Amino acid sequence: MAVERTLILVKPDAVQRGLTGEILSRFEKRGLKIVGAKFMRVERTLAEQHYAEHVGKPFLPGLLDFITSSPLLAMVLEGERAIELARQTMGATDPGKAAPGSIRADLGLSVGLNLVHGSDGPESAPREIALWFDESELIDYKQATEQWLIES
Ligand code: D4T
Repeated sequence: MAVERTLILVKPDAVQRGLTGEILSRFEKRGLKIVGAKFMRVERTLAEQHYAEHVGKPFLPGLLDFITSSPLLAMVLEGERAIELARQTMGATDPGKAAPGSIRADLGLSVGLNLVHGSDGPESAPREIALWFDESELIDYKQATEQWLIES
C-alpha cells in the first residue's frame, strides 16, 4: 500500500476550545505519524492561496477572516493511505452529516466551525504541503525513528 502525506490544519475554533490534543490524538490513534508541525497565526495571503478553489463562493470572506483570526496548528501526517484515512477520521464537512465517531460529528459545531482541515486528494495534498511547509521542516520518518529507543 502507498505511504502518503497529507496536510492537516487544527483550526482556530479547535485551538480556542482546547481540543488540539484530542484531535491530534485521534489521528495518532489511527496510526498516522507526525512528520512536521507548527503552531502559527496564518497570513492572509497564505489563507487566500490555500482556499483559492473557493474564490467567488459566498462563504470565502468569512472563512478567510476565521482562519486568520487566531493561531492554528498546521501538520503533515504520514502513513499508508494517509489522505483517505485522515478524511475518514475528520468526517464530512458539515458536522451534522458527519459519521458518528468522527472528529466533526463528535466535536464540530457548524460547517464554518468544523475544527479541522485535511487535504482532499492525491493532487491537493502535495500542493498544500508545499504551500505550508518548507521541505527542511519535514522529517524523514523512517530515518528519524531508527534513532528511537522505544519501538512503536
Ligand atoms: P476543509 O477544506 O476545511 O477540509 O473542508 P472540506 O474539504 O471538508 O470542505 P470544503 O473544501 O467544501 O470547504 C472548505 C471550508 O469552507 C468552510 N465552509 C464550507 C463554510 O464555511 N461554508 C460552506 O457553506 C462550506 C461548503 C468549511 C470548510
